[in-house]
Amino acid sequence: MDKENTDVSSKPADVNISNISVQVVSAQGKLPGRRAPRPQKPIGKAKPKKQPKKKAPFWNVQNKIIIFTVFLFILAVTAWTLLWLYIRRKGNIGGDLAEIQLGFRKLRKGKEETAELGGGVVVNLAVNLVYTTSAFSKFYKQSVVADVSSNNKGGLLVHFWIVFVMPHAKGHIFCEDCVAAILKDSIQTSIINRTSVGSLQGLAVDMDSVVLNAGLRSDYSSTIGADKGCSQYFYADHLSLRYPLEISATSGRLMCHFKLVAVVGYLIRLSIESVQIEADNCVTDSLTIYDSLMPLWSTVLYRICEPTRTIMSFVSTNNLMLVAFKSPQIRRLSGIRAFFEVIPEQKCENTVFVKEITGFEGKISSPYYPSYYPPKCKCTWKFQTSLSTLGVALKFHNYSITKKSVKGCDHGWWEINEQMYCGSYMDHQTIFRVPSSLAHIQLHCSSRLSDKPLLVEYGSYNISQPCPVGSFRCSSGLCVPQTQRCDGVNDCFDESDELFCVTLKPACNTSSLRQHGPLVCDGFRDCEDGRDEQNCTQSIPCNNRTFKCGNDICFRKQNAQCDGTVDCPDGSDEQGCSCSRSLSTHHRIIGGTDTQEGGWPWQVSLHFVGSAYCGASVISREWLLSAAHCFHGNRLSDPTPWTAHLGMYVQGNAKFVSPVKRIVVHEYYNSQTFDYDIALLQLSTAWPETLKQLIQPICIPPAGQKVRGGEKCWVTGWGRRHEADNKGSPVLQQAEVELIDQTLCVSTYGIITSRMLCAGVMSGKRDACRGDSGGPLSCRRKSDGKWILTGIVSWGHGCGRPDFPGVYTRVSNFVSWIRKYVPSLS
Ligand code: 4AZ
Repeated sequence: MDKENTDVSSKPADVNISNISVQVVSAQGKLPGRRAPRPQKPIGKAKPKKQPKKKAPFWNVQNKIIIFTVFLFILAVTAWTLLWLYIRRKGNIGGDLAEIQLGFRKLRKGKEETAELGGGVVVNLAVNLVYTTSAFSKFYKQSVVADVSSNNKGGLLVHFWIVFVMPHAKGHIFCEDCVAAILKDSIQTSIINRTSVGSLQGLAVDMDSVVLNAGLRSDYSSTIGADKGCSQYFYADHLSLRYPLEISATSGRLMCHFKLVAVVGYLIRLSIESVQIEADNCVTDSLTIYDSLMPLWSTVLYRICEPTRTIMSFVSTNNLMLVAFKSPQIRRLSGIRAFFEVIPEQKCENTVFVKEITGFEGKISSPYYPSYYPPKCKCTWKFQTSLSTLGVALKFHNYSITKKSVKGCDHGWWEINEQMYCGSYMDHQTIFRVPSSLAHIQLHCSSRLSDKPLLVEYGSYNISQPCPVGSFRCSSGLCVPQTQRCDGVNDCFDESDELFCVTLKPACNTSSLRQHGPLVCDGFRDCEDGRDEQNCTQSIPCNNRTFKCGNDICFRKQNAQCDGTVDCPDGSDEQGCSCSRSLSTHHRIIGGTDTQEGGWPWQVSLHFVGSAYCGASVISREWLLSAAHCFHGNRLSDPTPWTAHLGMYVQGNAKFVSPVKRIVVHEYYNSQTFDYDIALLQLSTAWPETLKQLIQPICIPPAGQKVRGGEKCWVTGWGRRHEADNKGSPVLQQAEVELIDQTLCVSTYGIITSRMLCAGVMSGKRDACRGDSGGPLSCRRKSDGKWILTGIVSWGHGCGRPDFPGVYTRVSNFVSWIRKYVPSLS
């Protein structure tokens, strides 16, 4: 809050608003169309009546000092939003008219309590003048001040809606960028001053703060108070208080906007305890946290699209936050339980002296840890070890950093001694070593939204010997004892300790089950811990009195499968009992590329805005499994434009088509490396039982199932038949490929994580290609004839190139993740 006085300008417009004091909120009800804040019970406290007056320099030509600063917030609208608005208009608004609402906000200094009212009115007049004399004058309806507040930069923020009424039947092209350009063009900037301060009808405007987004009619109604929903206004100035924020309903609808304003100079931390909503990727239900008082998409801090009971907290970058809760058709319980606090801004700069001992001795974290860190942060740490022989070791928790490529970073970029790295989340620890006694480290928050909190342990290490004698250095940087290498246990968390191993036959660690059996790969589990059957390179058939478990162990019971009792240690005998056990394989095994109709009944074609884009596999009546990279990006992650085509042979002739209700992309998906390239899709309509001859789910492999190099599997899809083709195949194609030993694949590609597996033929003749992504790599289990979804088409170096096999997502690593969303599979 700026408490400085300003002098009166000679310009009439300035005179009108010169006596402005910076009140966080006041007189809402008096502004046109503006909603009066509801009185709050225990939350916050009454807005301060008067602010102490201080003198401030005023704008005049002579001293060129800015008298007041005005931030105009105008939101640019993407083509997609535009398209969406038009679709929505057609659906929701009868007759010829439709509305687009745009918001802007404005900041300025002043001295009197009437400031915001005055500022709002003057801005209103200025905006009116701009648009009534513009090319859009015939569509322009009005500008409506939604809020006026002070911000931490010491100015006054005026939040606006600019309402346009469009006759959509005439097919007018309404260009949001043009709306923004009109306003920006009307703000005069001083070339002499070379500052970002411009002038609009005599108002000083901070050009850097001009943002414009398209808004929704529902947001417009709720934020200006036209919709008598559950919107509330909270002012908080007690640093040690927790202000509760709770709302719930079991029927009807909830469309709430909670405007949170903290005392100037402080930030807001919102902690979410639980959210009850319908999970559909925020298409209907959502909780959106904005870094402003207006629902501007460019200021979104975070969106929650599914119910959660995990505590998470988010921090604003200024003293304002808007929490929008939407649940328009409540069927069960909908609501949120949360609280917010006023917190001081944190500095994120540290110099750390690392002691002589080698090991980890302290922790650093992302700003506002354990809250999600805000999108506009920058942290600096300077590390210094006590000896030139000691480097700085950083142990990242559930995170790793890799050299930055030409692409941008999705989850923070790091500058370490002038080298750039991208960060990504994962499910295990990694160690990064800086081979220097001095490490200058900067974290730049590169995510568009707030990102998960980061915790990093630091310490020193011996530069000439990063891992102690007798230990093995994992790809993740961790050190594990040499004795744990090639023991069949994933000690490194990234399985790098299990690569490049010759088949060892260790003695049983625990007791032996067979009294006199040799401890070799013979298909029999001799050791209680099963280590005698790990790392076998040949598939051993079980005999007719035994059953082969998922990890290729023969269990001594012929009818172990689907008998209601878990016999195999990995539970594989009771898994996938309702998935495809198609035994008619002749039409798949024979060569050629065209499949037979109905040959791959789990194969799905995913269409984006009507065109085939990716593949997927049916795993239940309403769930499909596909690749995360198919849904990467704003437009692709929205389920609305996607349809799933099931029981299809020739493109476009599906037996069943359903819109996609929900897309669940793996939280650790890394768009740089394609690690965790897996996504679940929920159909809007489950496929009917009557189509079960043509549509069948494929079985999910047992968790952690090991596969063998040389095993034959099939890849299918409507993707391109040659790398140089520019369109996919009209008929579903199949190709038989061999699973490739992980060690060999790592030596070909380098970065093959334990979430990936390779398949192809070394000649390169058979492979997947563009358009096949997300589709199945299906392997038939010999023991029971069931088809197992061993892989998901993910990436590769070109298509069908010799020595470059296709890379697939290793589904057996995601069984518990899949079951979390599809419990019916268990
Ligand atoms: C793709 O672009 C793609 N050869 C899929 C698979 C492979 C290469 C590219 C593997 O969707």
